Amino acid sequence: METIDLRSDTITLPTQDMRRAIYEAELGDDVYQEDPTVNRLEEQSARIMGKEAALLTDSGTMANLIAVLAQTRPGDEIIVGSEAHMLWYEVGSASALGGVVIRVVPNEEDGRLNLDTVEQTIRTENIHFPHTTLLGLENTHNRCGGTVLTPEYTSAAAELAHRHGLMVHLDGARIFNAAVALKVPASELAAPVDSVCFCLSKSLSAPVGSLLCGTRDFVNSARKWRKMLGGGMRQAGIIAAAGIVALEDMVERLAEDHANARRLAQGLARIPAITVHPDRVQTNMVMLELPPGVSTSDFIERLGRHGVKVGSPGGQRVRAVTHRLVETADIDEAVRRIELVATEMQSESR
Ligand code: TLP
Repeated sequence: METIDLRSDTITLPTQDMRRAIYEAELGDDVYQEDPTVNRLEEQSARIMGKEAALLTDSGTMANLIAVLAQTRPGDEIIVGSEAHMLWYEVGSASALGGVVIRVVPNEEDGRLNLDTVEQTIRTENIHFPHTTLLGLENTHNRCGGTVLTPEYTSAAAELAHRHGLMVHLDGARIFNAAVALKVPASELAAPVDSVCFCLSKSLSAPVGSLLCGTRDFVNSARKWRKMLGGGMRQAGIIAAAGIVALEDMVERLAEDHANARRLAQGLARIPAITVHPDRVQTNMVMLELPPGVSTSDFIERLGRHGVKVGSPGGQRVRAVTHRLVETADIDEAVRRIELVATEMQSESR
C-alpha cells in the first residue's frame, strides 16, 4: 500500500533540477557575503517581493524571529492574530528571545484581523503601557486553512498600523500560494508591509531556507541578528541553488496543488461522518472536522495504518495539505481511505 502523506507541504523533496543545481553551485563564504549563489538568490528574492534587499535564513521560524528582533525593542508589544503561526508554533521565541509582549487579536475565519479591533488594541501613550511597535499578518494563513489576504486588505491593515507608528511584518511562508490563487504578483501582496518572509522549503519543494525581505537598512540589521542567532552559514550556496530553481520553476505549478485541495474537499464533503467546507478552500489546505466523540488522535493513528498521513491543529480539526508529491489519483485514493476510517469510527462511537 502506498503512503499518501498529507501532513504538510514541508515534506516535499527537491527535484532533479534542484539536485543538479546544488551539485554545480558556485560557492563562497556567505558570512563575508561572498557566496555568489546566495547573493543571486537574495537579489532575485528582493526583486520578486518588490523590496530593496533580502536575507537567506535557515527557516521561516528564524525569519519571523529576526523580523521581530530587528523591528522592536525588549519590552515592546507586538500584535498578532489568535491563530498566528508566530504565536502557536515558534516556541514563544519572540517573547523568549525578543523580550516582547505578544498581544492577540482574534483571527476571523478567513485569516484577517478585524481592523477596528486592531486599532482599539494599539496602546496609546501612558506611563503604565508598553509601546506597541509591530503588527504581524500571515498570508496564506496556516491555522485558518490556507486562506489568502488580498492586497486591498493588506494595504488597509498596513495603513492603519503605519498611522499609529507601528511597523508591519508579513509572515508570507506560503505567499506564492496566495499570489497564484489571487492571480496577482507576490510583490503586490508584499507592497504595503515593511518586512515579508517566504519559505523555499514548503510547496516550492526546496530542501531548506526562507528569505526575509525589506529595506536595505532593515536587511543589514537582520543580517547581524541572524549572526547572533548562529544562523550565519558559510557555503550556503548549496541551499540557495535549490532556492533559485524553486523560484524559477515551482511557483506556477502551485495551481495544481490548489485544484487537488478542492478535489479533496469536494470528495470529503460527501462523507456524512466528517464536516468539510469546500467553499473555504482557497489554496492547498483542507480542514476537516470530526464529529464529537471521535478522538482526533485515534483517527490520525488509524488513518496512518491505512496509509494516509494527516495532522491536527487541535480539537476535532484535522489538516490535510496538498503538494507536489501527491497526484490527483492519490487524492481520490485518500478520500476512499478517509471515508473508510471516519465511517468505521463514527459507528463505533455511537
Ligand atoms: N509551518 C509548519 C509547522 O510549523 C506547523 C507546517 O507544517 O505548516 N509561518 C507559517 C505560516 C508556517 O506555516 C510555517 C511552518 C512557518 C512560518 C515556519 O517555517 P519553518 O518550518 O521553516 O520554520
